[in-house]
Amino acid sequence: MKKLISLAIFILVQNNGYAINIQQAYQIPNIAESAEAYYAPDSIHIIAQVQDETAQEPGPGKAGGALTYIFTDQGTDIFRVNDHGQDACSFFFPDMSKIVWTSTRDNMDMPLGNWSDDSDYPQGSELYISNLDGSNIKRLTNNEYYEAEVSVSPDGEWIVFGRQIQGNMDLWKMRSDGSEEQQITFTEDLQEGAPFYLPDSKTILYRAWRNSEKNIHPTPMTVFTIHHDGTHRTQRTFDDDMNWAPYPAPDGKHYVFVRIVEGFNWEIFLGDLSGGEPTRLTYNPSFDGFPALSPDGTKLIFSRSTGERFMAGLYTFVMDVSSLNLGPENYQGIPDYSP
Ligand SMILES: [Ca+2]
Ligand SMILES: [Ca+2]
Repeated sequence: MKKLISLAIFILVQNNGYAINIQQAYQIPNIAESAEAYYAPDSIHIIAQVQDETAQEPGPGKAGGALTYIFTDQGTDIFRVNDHGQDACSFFFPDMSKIVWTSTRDNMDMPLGNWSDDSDYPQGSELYISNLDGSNIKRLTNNEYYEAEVSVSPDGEWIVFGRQIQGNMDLWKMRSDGSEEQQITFTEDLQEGAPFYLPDSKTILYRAWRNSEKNIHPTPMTVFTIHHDGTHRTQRTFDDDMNWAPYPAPDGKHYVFVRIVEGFNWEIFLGDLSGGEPTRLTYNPSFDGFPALSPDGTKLIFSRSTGERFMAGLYTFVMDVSSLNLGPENYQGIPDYSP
């Protein structure tokens, strides 16, 4: 009965002159506290970093203590991929035969660092590929640099990730066997991160902030796209807001991302690569962040704070966004910025 009632409730949002129906989000049951989560190609399974007592203890005030899990968006078929170290970002390959994930599992003797402090990122984090059941692990990186924020191109040919060298973040890519590693961005002030491929498997969506603006709170962030050969960098947002955590829609035109509204309230918005005012998707006084979309474009997945403090009690939530028409059937190429 409770479920029926929640499904019957809709929020009618009037925005940009058109009305959209947004179903209330539900928390995925049976899953411990979790931050970043991404859908599998089947738009049912999810890979996420989930808090686990077996993980290395991050220490007071630090982000960490998660391991990589796979489960369905109904909270069933729960499986832990890795059992030691600390894990961060992860992603499915498009044929669902493999996953890529981030872990400190082989560098547990190095300083733990802090996943949420760019001046103390875990230098022991490396990238790994494995089967979905955690078997056949292949280590892709082996160095003293922070590597994380990893995802896979829709054609399965490329892995894109963030690497920090001497305090400076840039985007890199490589083949799934670790070959043909190539640096994509070469910027000293801009700190790029959280890259995701658009449907053409060539254009990458990401956000960057400036070292010179780091002490401004909230730190201004800008959404860009770039071709993965490092050309055609295109700015997509032009304000001083914190345009954080952009994730592309399967239609190749829109993206979900995070902004801060009144009362330091972090909310999820829908942006358009071609410009225009974004559409607000969440109306919740606590933290909402780390948005991603299912490959069929019908479901939004995100982290919501259920605790009293900022970002306390983060759990993974799902929202039906099928009314937004973000699916791959709407793909017509990557638009230029033309407000
Ligand atoms: Ca490394
Ligand atoms: Ca919120």
